[in-house]
Parts: sequence; structure tokens; C-alpha cells
Amino acid sequence: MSRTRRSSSALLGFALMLVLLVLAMATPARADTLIVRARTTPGASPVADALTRLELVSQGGSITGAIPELGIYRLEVPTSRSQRLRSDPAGNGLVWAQHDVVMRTSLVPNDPGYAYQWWAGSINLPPVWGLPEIASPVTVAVLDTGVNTDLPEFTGRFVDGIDIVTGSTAPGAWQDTYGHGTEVASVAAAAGNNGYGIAGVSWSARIMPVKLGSSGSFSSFDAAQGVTYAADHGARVINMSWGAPSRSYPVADAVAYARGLGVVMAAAAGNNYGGAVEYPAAEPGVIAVSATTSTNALAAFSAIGSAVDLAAPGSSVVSVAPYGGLVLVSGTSFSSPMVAGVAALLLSAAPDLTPAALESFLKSSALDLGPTGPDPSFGAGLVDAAAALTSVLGSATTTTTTTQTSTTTTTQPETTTTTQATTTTTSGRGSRGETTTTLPPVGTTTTTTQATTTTTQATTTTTTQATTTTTQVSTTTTTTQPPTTTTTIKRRRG
Ligand SMILES: [Ca+2]
Repeated sequence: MSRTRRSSSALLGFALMLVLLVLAMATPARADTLIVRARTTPGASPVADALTRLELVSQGGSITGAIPELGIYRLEVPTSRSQRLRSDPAGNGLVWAQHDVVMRTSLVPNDPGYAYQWWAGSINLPPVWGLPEIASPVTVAVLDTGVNTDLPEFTGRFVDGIDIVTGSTAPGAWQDTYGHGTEVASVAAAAGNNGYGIAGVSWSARIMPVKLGSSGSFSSFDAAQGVTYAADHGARVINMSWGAPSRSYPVADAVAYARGLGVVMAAAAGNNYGGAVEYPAAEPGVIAVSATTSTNALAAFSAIGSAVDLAAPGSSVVSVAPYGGLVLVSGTSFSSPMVAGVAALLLSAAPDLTPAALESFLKSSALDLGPTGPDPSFGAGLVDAAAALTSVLGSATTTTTTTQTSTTTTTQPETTTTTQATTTTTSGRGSRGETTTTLPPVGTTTTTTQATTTTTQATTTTTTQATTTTTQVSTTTTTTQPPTTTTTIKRRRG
């Protein structure tokens, strides 16, 4: 093409652009964003580009973007025309016509345990992480054996920790020396993408460690006091990964009190192999969570029954060990903090949600498993973080107001001795059947090869190695080990 022809083409193109501008200004109300590809690829020719533009806007709408080299244009067109173009692109001179497809960043957290966190995908967490909507922190109370105060997973996020038994609020008082509480807190709220441990459900939640005891069982009085303390100190979410087969009146009253203050509560359904849902999970106002496996089956150890509200992964869940390192844990104890963590995410996005509305969003967005509709194994289904957040954000303009029930006092029959209520202890579902499997050391760089090869080990339930103590786990995670070696990981049920 000669220089003269090229410049005349440019002039013609410019003139056509002016015509287009006038046409665009006369365009009626926009209704739909559509991306189309013209049948004739204009290439870099300004004339062809201008002619294509003219043709596209001649039937209404405007062009808001173009990739002329590919013949691709972004249009704002009335809905009726959008439908016509999409249903019959060829008949409208197009190769294809498509709505905009939202592309999201694919954040793969760099936490060494993440390679084994099948559960994060299972509850659809990755699309949620990093969204600005979930940035404002919500306080989650972890009523358990305390939380390790020194792990990088929780740095700067502890609020109002307490040892309920002694009443001490000194950090040393609610230090976790048992492990269950740290594991539970990690699942709910371990910092993600910090190169350490795992990626918990909520990376920004404030954590209120409410230590009920230093072993796998607690007094129901202490549990009731813990629930009350958490509610009084601003917890929006309470996690209770413990329970008992019989109802505890003090805990029932405390739960009703917290609910009256607008606290969302999640509890482990129980690990009684198909037995009835335990308390406080079965209490009204508490979200009872059963446990699923990596194949979305019900975990064999999970409690079932009509009291089950939701299901979440609870079998071979990788978590952070009490003194650092990774630990494979199983139990409804770890299903519950997943729901608690998702509840915190939803409250971050919509702080005015009532517990009833939040529970409703969780259930209506859950993945229905088992028989269609609610069932005794999975309740409303497997919790889906992204779907729940989407539904909450989608209704953000609608304020849901639910009448808060005032504190319900549990009536204890006169003929019943007080023995039941006062001696009920809640089991922290202490470890049993501990075996070990291997995972890379926490805090060290995990190569892709390493992750790939050991994923199998993480999901294999029968991987055997000599049983190690917690102390040994802690020792082997020091940086004296080369990054490429593996370390032990405890397996326990909680
Ligand atoms: Ca982490």
C-alpha cells in the first residue's frame, strides 16, 4: 500500500469514526454488554475497522472496546438485540456473540500445607480468598483447649483471650498445651498465603481463644461460662467442637443467651459413628455440622439425625499442629470451624446479617448431597463458601430483620436430680488411634514435585510410621531439616 493510499484510508476511517460518534450519541438506553467477533476480520486496516464499527452500531447500541486485529468488539446493546445476536450470530454477520465472562485471579496460597487442603476446594473457598468484600474482621470465639499464642498463623489477631477455669486473661493462661484448640482455630482462621502452615477459612478474622480446659473434656459449667463470656465480649461467631450425648442445661441456657445477642454458633455434630447429634450441636440456634470425606461421602464416624444443619469436610483434614508443623486430623471437630469460618466471611461482607438470615444463606447455597433436600446425614448439604457469599452480596440491598428470641430458660423437671446437669462433661473428642503420615515441614519451601508425590500419602488413611509424640513433631519441623526432606505428621481424631 502506497503512502498516499494509506493516508487516504486513515482519513476515511477518521470520517467514519465521526459518523459513528454521532450514531453512538443517539443510542437509546444501554442494557447489555456483549462481546462479538465480526465475520470479516478487519486486521489492522482502519477502513475495515471503521466499516465494521458502522455496521455494528447501525442497529442500535454502542462500541465500548475493540481488538481490531482480531475483529472483536465489545458492545452495549439493548437486551432484545443482545438476545438476537447471541441466538443467531451468523445471521447477523458475526462469528460469535457472548456475554462478558468474568475472569478471576487464581490465588494459590503459598502455605506448605495447602497442597493437602482438599477441603478448601470442597467448600469452594479459593474464589472467595482475596475479595475486598471480606476484608473487615469479625471476631470468632474458639471455645476449646486454648490456642497456641506463638504461631505466625494468628499474629496480631487475638482478642480477649481467657482461661475460663482460672479467669485469667494473660496470654500464657490460654496457651494451648493440648492441641485441639490450635487445630480447630487453624481450620477456621489460620492466615493464608503467609508461607506457613495452612490457609484457614478466614484470613482476617479476629480470634478469641476461650480456654475451657487443658484436656479433651470440659465441665458443662465452664462451657456455659465460656459461651456467655464470648457473647458478652463481642464475638459474632462461636465455635464449639465438643459435645455430650445428653443435654446440658447450663450450656443450653448459655447458647440461648448468646443467640439472643445475635451470635452465630457452630458445633460439631459428634463422632459417634451414626449415633444421634450431640449437644450443644442439637440445641436450637446452633448450626450442627456433620463430617464429609474428600469424595463428599459422609464420614463413617459422623453423628447423623434431623438436627444436622450442614455438612463440611472432617476426614483427614490437614491442620496446624499445636507447636507448629502439620497434622492430619479427623472428626466433626474440624467440620464445625469450617462453617464458623464461612460464617465469619459472610459477616465481614454483611455485618448486619442476623444469625437466622445467615444460617438461611448457608443452607440455601449449600451443595445438596444424598437424597434431594435436607437429610439426616448432610442436613441442607455441603457448605459452599463462594455460593453463600454470592447470595449474601446479591441480596445486600435487602435488609433481613428477624426477631431475636429472648433467652430461653431450660426447664428442668423437679423430679430429676441435678446430677445430670452438674456432672455432664463435654468431650473434646480426644485423640485416639493416632498414626502418622508424612508431610513437608511447615515454613519451608515445598517444591511441586514434593507436593505431588506426597499428596497420595496425605489422603491415604493407612500410611504407617512409628507413632510420634507432639514434641517430636515440633522438633522435626525446625529449619535444621533440609527443605526437601519430609517430616512426620500426626493423625488424630477430634
Ligand atoms: Ca498459613
